[in-house]
Amino acid sequence: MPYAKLLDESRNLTQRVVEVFTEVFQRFSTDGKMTRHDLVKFVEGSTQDLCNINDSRITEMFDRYDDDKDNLLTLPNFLQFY
Ligand SMILES: [Ca+2]
Repeated sequence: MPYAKLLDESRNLTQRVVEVFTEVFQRFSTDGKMTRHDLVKFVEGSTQDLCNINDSRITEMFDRYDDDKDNLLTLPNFLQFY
């Protein structure tokens, strides 16, 4: 049953991605929340681009994922990135 196998591999992959993103979040976040400054460090670390707090990537991420608008991203917010 190749189809079933594919589904299983896809689920494992998803779980791996969640684990990797969780690790990244913990590395860059402060007390379990990611601030705009933390996200700047994450973007710079993962893209090798210079980035600052007014960068459109930072603004767009917070506009889309900071659902309660407290300028902090939680792990569930962060996991919606992918
Ligand atoms: Ca928030």
